[in-house]
Amino acid sequence: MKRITVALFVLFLAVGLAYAKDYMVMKKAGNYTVHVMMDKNPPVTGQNKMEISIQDATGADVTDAAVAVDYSMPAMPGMPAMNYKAKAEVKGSRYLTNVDFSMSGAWNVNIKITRAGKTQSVKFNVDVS
Ligand SMILES: [Cu+2]
Repeated sequence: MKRITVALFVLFLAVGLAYAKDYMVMKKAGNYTVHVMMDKNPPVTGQNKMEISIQDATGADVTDAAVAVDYSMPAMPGMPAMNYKAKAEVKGSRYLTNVDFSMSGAWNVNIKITRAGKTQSVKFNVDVS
């Protein structure tokens, strides 16, 4: 009996830790490796903090890019398409911004990285709770 209780407790702890982890997406954009983190996992309706880090082909942090986040939800019954933009500001080796999801459901996120006149994109979907 005691052993089962301990096992359950350990399981709960493991599940709790898994859920407590930040939301993270890693993708390639041209020669860049891009990590995107959000402070809520799953992301929530309303404000979410987003952190973006970009590494070049040598693994060095890229801090001189212009980074913009477009996020949108396609039209659905009773709701026109929604499109928002956020500009990310560089702080240290990361780009920070807030994204404000106005409703729950599937959102498309497009991160645009412009450097030396060239733009690369990272696209992914987020399930907002
Ligand atoms: Cu909607």
